[in-house]
Amino acid sequence: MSITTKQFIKDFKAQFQSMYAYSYEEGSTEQLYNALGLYVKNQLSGNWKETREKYVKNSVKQVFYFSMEFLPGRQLESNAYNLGLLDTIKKGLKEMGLSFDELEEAEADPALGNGGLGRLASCFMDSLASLGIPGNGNGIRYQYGLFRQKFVDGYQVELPENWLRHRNVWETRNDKSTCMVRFGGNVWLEKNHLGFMETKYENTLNVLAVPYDTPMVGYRNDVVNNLRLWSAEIPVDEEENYHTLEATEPIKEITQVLYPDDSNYEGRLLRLKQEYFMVSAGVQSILRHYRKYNLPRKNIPDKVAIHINDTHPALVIPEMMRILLDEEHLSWEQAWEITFKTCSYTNHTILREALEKWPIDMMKELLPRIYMIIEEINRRFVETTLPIYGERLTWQTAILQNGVVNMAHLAVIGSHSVNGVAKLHTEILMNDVLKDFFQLYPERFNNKTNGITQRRWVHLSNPGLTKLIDKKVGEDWKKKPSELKVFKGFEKDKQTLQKLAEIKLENKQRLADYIEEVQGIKVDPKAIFDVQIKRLHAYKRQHLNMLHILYRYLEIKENPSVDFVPRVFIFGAKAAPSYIYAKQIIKVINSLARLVNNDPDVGDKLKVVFFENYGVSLAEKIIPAADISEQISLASMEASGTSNMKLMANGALTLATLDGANIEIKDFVGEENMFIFGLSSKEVYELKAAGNYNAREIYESDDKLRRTLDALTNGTIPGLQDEGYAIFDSLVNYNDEYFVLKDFDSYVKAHKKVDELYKNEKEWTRKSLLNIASSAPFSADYTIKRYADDIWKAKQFSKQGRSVKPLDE
Ligand code: CR1
Repeated sequence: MSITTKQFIKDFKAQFQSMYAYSYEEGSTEQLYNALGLYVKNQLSGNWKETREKYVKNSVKQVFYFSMEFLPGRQLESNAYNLGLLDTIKKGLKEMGLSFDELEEAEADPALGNGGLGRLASCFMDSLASLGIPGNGNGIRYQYGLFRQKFVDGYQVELPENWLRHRNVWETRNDKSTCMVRFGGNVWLEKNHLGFMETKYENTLNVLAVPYDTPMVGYRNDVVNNLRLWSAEIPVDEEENYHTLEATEPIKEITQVLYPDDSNYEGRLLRLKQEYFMVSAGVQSILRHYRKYNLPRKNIPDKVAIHINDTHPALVIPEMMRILLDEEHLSWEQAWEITFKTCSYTNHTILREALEKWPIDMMKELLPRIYMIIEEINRRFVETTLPIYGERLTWQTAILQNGVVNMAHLAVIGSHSVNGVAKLHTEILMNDVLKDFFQLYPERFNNKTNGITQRRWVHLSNPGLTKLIDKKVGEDWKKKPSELKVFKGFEKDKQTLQKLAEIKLENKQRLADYIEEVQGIKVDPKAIFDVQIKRLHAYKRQHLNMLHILYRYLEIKENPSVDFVPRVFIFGAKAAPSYIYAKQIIKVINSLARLVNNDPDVGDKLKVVFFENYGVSLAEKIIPAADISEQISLASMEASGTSNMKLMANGALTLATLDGANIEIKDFVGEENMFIFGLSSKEVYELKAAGNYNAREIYESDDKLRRTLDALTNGTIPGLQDEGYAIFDSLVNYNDEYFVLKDFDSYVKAHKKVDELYKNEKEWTRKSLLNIASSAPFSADYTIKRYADDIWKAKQFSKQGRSVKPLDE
């Protein structure tokens, strides 16, 4: 899209005036941001409309990505960039005496997700549009996003995230496309006068689902896909029944707030309501849209792919069956064939506590018709599986087990494809978590290693690096990430290495300024910036990181004159509000930070920064400044990780266990260009199987480790209540579930290697360059191309009606 600066200034002024009826000079930052956002939205609305129309006109296959979470981040810059308007806008604003960066900060960052799973969904939206694949998101428009995290005296406190308090310029309320979703009541089947079985309902709770559409803008290709988020409202013709506030509660609560638990299942009724609400509205709207194609229903799988992002939307399967059976009057066999061919499922975690299992009684009462259908799916599954595979396998894979509905089983049985999110993770699914299903349906299983969008995570968040790459390898890598490998050719080029080091230092200086501004901590930009940013969870082992910091601190205290390579440890992490242990770890890290940062013996040798309220916008500031990427989960536990990919793409060296996608990082960049430590996943399995792990023995036999652990409880860290004891206890007395002590020694050694290498700036920067140049395979564009080819059978479709050349690798 090309627009002159002059034209932009004129249109922007007009936009502002039409909204606020005074001159932009008098506008507040927020008003100016609103006007700019709407200006950009106006620019893309033509393509949005045309993309939609072309898809229908050409009867293309469309993908619908169902996810309870999306974490899009701020959209102004990314949209303007993808449209090709960013430079003009920045220039125009400057001429008007305004700063783009300042206006951008006024945009709310919609925290409609917990972490990796939601952010992945948004990276996928960006890649779908950028590849010109007809793909839409389907989710919930939570009124309150993930809580805002504050630290009070080092403790996490949760505040409501009222992101819609400000106007959301990107969304369009689409009253034309509302649906009705029914809960509870009584259901029965009755023969009607034509002899058809008809489903009858009484006393149901009827909820109006109102879609809010948000444009998903492709990179310089005129494609704009759709993200549809549903909001629950009282049906207009039932308003008279809702005259008290209490009466409206059961409806309003459905889309009020995102569940703040990452990788943990909470069997609450409201969550089940949310899941069904999103699923039912989504499926209804898809099938309504399909009618525009004027094709027989049996062709649905040729034109529609529905993706189930973790088990949360797995009710898609019975809901689709319900509509095809009850409303379209297909036979069971016809309906099942269509449903099965349409749906595919991604598993994102092996944590047992995250696998959803709904009590049958709850499901029966809230979703009586859906439960009847699940029962029938289960009955038919058992009927066909039992004679071939026998009792054991059949009962282990059944959907209904011991009073619960096993959602992963429902998802696998009702989907033609099941995938994990990194090589190791998919292997673990096949050999452990879903091994019985792998025996039944080996052909369904496949791996799709996660990816990230370089547009947001490199081009926009790291303009210095982007410019350098442009200069060295040309701009092709922006459309064709594989071109990045050309950058490897500069690993020995002195001038490039020097420039790369300068860019990193500038990014670090910027982050250092920000740290001082928001945390009041002065850090040396020349120190190693060592970053661990992700949800707080015992398996991710932030406490291993903490123990190593404590260990270093004690070393410095013991010998203050020793020559240490200065290090700044940076954390960003939210803990689920009910996850006490995770919150205790936060408190200990914060107290340790206060001790270390204020100890004159320590000075610049060691600093600890724990950012409040980690989220997408903060990640964009931290990642370009990172030297070390901490990916230290217990091997086998982290399905993939995606911060590892973002950090690598920005030149951080990975310090990691061989877990999740760290293994692919090693495959691409080579072991010698990262720091690997700890047990392998195989060793973890063996150690668990042997059952003879003895944490106390390690504690007692390793002097330095013992000293470190004792410092948790002996008053070394002021300000702790019983948090230090709690962690000590879990590690030493409760046998250290995540093998922190077992991996400690090898972790410390890996850190020593980091220090050694950092002393050699040239060598460090060379490795950093190789990491950047090897990060292309993690482009979500490739990941999405594989989903589209292997699972969805969806083709690239550009606005002009020609397909874009497939990406090579
Ligand atoms: C995994 O823990 C992965 C993301 C995205 C998370 C993380 O390793 O990168 O998914 N899983 O695939 C999750 O949130 C509910 O499960």
